[in-house]
Amino acid sequence: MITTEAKMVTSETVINFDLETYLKDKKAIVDQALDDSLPIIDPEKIYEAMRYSLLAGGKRLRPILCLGACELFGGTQTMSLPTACALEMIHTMSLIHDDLPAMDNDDYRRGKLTNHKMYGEDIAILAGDGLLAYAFEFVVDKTENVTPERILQVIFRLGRAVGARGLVGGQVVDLDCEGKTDISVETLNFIHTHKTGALLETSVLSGAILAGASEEDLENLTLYAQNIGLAFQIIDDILDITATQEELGKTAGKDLTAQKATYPSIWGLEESKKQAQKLIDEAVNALTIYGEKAFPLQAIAQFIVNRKF
Ligand code: GRG
Repeated sequence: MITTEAKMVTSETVINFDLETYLKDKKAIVDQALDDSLPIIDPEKIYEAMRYSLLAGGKRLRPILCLGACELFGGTQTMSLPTACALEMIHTMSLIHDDLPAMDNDDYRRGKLTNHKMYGEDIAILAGDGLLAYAFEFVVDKTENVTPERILQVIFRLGRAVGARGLVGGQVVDLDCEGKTDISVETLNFIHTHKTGALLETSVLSGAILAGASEEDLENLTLYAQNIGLAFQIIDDILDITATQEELGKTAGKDLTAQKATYPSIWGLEESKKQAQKLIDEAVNALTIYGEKAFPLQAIAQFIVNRKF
């Protein structure tokens, strides 16, 4: 269950917003839509493996950011829900591949055995591929009340976030850096703006694009998204040290075992927390011009830095 404080204070803003209820409601909508999105047909084996990871839980942060950004600019759930689901399909595929023995080699994800532990490596690779391809098909097939031009922009951003300019590029540099202790903050930022930040940014911007946000709005949202993206990863690094396997739903302390450079390994825990809060304050400030309408996205930013899992 997601919990967070309803009232929060950042350096310049006081926000009263019931984020707990907001996240719970949106997560329920996303979970149902994902369940409906992928019925089991022939060959059943691959659909079961795809559904196993897609419906394994998770915070559903990327879809919720997409729905929230669309609503900020007057868009509806009908417009953004298919893209929200596609973002979660892509995120889930990246987790399946990330957990493979050739990558991070993990046995647990979202509190359950990883996909390859359940179905074998061959099926896990294909389940990831299946989810990735289906994400694009799903956006084109299911999006309603949106012009083709906007849908094309979303497809373009999804493709860019996944490929070598996004997740794939970040993962390659991350693998290269394993076991090296002298990684600079710039390299670490490169890894995480690609591995983690690109998809979070696309989640926010695609929701806004579907609703018809202006170029100026997209610039404001880019600032918001890039700041929450980096803060999200700093907190992820902190949690890898401070949280338990039960809280994380995956093996804790992996970064230390794999000799990975992380923000806490460079800055220490306290300074890492400070840097994350600074980024979140900037993200919140980037949206103040939208007034109360921005409260959901601003509250999500604060949740990112306060989260315990
Ligand atoms: C995309 C073609 C393609 C290949 C994948 C393996 C890989 C290339 C990239 C790794 C991407 C990765 C796993 C980044 C880590 C992102 C991250 C911080 C995940 C945790 O996200 P949460 O906390 O997880 O939102 P839940 O389970 O809540 O959804």
